[in-house]
Amino acid sequence: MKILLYNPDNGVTRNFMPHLWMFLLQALTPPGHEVVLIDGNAQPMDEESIARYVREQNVGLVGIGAMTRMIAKAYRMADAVRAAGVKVVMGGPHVTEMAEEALGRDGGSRHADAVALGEADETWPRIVEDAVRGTLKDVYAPVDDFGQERKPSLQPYPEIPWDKIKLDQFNLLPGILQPLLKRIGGGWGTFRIIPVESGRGCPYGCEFCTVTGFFGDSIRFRTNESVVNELLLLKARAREEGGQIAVFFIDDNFAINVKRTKSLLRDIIAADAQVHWVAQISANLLRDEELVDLIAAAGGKWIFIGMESIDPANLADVKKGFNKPGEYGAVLDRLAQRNVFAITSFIFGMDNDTPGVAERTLKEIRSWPPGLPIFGLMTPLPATPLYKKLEAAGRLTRPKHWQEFIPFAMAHTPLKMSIDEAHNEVRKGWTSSYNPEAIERAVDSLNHKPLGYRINILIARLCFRGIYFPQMGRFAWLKTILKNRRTIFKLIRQGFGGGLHAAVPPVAPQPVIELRD
Ligand code: B12
Ligand code: SF4
Repeated sequence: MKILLYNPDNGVTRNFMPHLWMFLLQALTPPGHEVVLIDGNAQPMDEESIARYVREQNVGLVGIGAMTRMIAKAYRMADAVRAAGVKVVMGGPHVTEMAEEALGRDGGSRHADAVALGEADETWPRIVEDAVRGTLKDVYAPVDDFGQERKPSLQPYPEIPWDKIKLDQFNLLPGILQPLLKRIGGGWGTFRIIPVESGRGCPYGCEFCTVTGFFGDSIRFRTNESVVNELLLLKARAREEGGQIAVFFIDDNFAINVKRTKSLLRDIIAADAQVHWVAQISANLLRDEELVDLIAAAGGKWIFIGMESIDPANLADVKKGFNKPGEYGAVLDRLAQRNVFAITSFIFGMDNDTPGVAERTLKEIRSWPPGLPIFGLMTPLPATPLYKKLEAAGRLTRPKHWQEFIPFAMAHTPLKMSIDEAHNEVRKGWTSSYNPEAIERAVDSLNHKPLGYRINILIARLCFRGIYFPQMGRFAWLKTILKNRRTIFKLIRQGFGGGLHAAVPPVAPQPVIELRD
């Protein structure tokens, strides 16, 4: 049977990285089937084109995975596939919580023939077999023989054949530059960011987050050996095709067990399996100097930190009191001293936020080493404790906000400001951090660092601004480049001044979003 695994685009930004679930399920598919992956972020498709595709390619089963943010598009695509006479199975965090919605049992129309609840590592092979036999069930739950929920152990972990998988759709370098970059050499024929997981689960249970509910509070790890082998495979592929690969460790808290993370990092170093990588780690765990040393030595370049707020009352309110705003600066200094920088994520519209929260946060940010600040709004995702709390209090203004997704728009009223005020605070955060002057200041403040780091932060800032300011397509990119030409030319001049070699970044430009046109 030919199986299509499809991930819808979010319609706003192009994700810089493919989704792991597709590669994982592909690797877990029983032998004898052909599995094709299409990521809508890399290969845009509408309802008509997916229906045509499944008909022309004689696809027998379509698997669709989506976060809440993309679910409306996912349902539309599922409807088109089902109308073309092909069965659809849906999985992922949204339908796990809203299975009745996907199956049309909540009064709406049906979008999926079957829903895979939770982690589907063990149910997927069964789903495929049932689809072949024509006996698809409505719901597949990961349970043992006694009906108890069973989480995959991750030991053993399937080998994802990164050396063979077609990854053309995930090259982040602009098509028109590829022949030139190939000729320049230095291994810049391709550049991809690949998702790798080393473990699953997070016990912290922050009120707004789905992770503890979805993956459970017990943490499961792959063996060090299996992670190291995956990195070696990726590294070898990049070398063979004269390209660059960076890894995003998608674990929710890569250092949740510090002892184990250190042992993994030591094994990566010992095996010479270092690639440049990004990981998510909470600030409290970065107090450990030895951990930060190992992160830098093992290839860590950017650490995503969910800071959320600089107000301890807000943090306590959302059960994230383990974040201590007083130590944020020290944590970021510790990383920057090792040339590791931070993606610092903030949420506005929390219940103790008042107008001016953006400026208060920006003031703190300006006192830290430059990084990549990002700003979002408090969002009640289905089945989270936050959703239940707001629903019970009658505070949801758009209870089914996912049915009509609006980027950067609140779905409930915060306690101490209006929805419009919260939206303005987010706009202020993005504008102040990503205007050309702010970008120039960030790059200049790294004047004591090697040129490569300054190029890195420039490219990363230009890409990250696209999360908020529409930056799709060639024209939008050209405009962004023109606006930032002063900083760009400054770096080019310094590069030539220091000899051509100095202009070649010693580190890959990392989190790149929408670089393709
Ligand atoms: C990596 C990641 C990202 C990446 C992008 C995604 C990517 N390219 O991989 C980045 C950093 C860009 C990102 C951004 C965002 N993310 Co995010 N992200 C993650 C993260 C950390 C890992 C995803 C992952 O690969 N997990 C590991 C795989 C194996 O798990 P999985 O995807 O759930 O797949 C398993 C099952 O769900 C199931 N399954 C999944 N799909 C399918 C499909 C079929 C057919 C079947 C049968 C089974 C199945 O089988 C898989 C194997 O068991 C998750 C948290 C987490 N731990 O999952 C959050 C998470 C997915 N993100 C989340 C959110 C909210 C966001 C943002 C909206 C945040 C924001 N406020 O801006 C943005 C929006 C992204 C966008 N562009 O639209 C939420 C989603 C919750 C929800 N209900 O939708 C999560 C769960 C985290 C959280 N805090 O709750 N994210
Ligand atoms: S620490 Fe991060 S992953 Fe864990 S529950 Fe909190 S927000 Fe979610």
